[in-house]
Amino acid sequence: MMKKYLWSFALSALVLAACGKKEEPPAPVAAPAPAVSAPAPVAVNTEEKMLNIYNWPDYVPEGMIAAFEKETGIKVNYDTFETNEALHAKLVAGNTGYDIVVPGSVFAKPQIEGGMFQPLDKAKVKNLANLDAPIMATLAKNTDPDNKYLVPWAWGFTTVGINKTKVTKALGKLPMPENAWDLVFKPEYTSKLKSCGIAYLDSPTEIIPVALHYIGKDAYSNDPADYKAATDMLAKVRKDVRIFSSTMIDDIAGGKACVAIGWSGDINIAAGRAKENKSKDEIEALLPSTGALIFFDTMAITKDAAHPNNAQAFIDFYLRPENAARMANEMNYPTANKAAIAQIKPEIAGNKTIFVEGDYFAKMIAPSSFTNEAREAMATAYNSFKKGK
Ligand code: SPD
Repeated sequence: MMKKYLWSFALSALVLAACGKKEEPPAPVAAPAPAVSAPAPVAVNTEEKMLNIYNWPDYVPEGMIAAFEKETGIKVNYDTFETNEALHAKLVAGNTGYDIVVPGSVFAKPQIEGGMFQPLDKAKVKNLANLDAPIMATLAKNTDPDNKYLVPWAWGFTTVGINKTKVTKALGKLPMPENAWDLVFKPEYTSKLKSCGIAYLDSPTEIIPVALHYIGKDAYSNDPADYKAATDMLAKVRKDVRIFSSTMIDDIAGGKACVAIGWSGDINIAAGRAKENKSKDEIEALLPSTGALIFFDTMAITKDAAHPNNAQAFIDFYLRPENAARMANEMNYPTANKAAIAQIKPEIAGNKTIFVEGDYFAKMIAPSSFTNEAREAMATAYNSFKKGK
């Protein structure tokens, strides 16, 4: 659907433009002279010229932060975190020192409810108008009522990535499974693939949901009994998992892992890096037959941000079509910025593991969230699995 989406955006823009011309009202004859009134006061940003951003690694195009600094004179400290859990722990502790953070929507809902963010001053973020209305409506419905707090950075999906060359060799006569999740969850496959390296993302809220989905349960179940069922399944392959990774791109591109549970864009980045390094191995993101898990990563301004105006200026800058398009083109994640779609390169728009097609999109698992209690139970279950207990 996303590919169709791309073209439908372009098409609807053309149609709208054409309609706009036809329906343009005639200019009024002798319009009355407007009453002279004092110009509206222009709000001056008196904040110190600093901005602290906390985002995921490998998510911002090279030079984009420097371009913002040059244009605005605002100095940016840009730090990264590897998991939603790490960001969440900082937010719970408070006084993060960050103005903008980028939680996954799975965590953003409880974070909004927990009062961790401040509402956007939408008047200061004019480019919000560039965002895709249906995506924003979905986010409003599931996560952020009235789109008060969150602005999408990118979206993508959690799936299986492989080094096809190594996996084919390690599987020998065993053919590739129809459902790619078997490669990381079914002992018949993992027992063979452990020789070239199986990597899982090191995060309970990444692994337990895909394990739940694999065993036919709701990926966003809040029931600890379901976590037990998921970890019972996972326990059977625990000895075959080599890496719990927070450096997945390097692990796949550098050959430490031949199969991984990872994020679509990062797997595509790893594929590109392997090519740059002149590796003959072919790396690819797979589309499991039972579907992959969609995620949204969203910018939010922390409740105690020292520089909310600078944060809003950055969000507005990021929402310029050319900047959102650069993120998609260089970081391999789709953007929710409708105005950017025309600037997406054909090879990115046409990559079915970045902008998935309609039939596959229909199979994907939409994001949701967990209660705080469920997340705690999930972390306990995941940590026991990791320890092999
Ligand atoms: N390189 C950027 C990775 C961003 C991953 N965010 C994933 C959140 C999934 N729950």
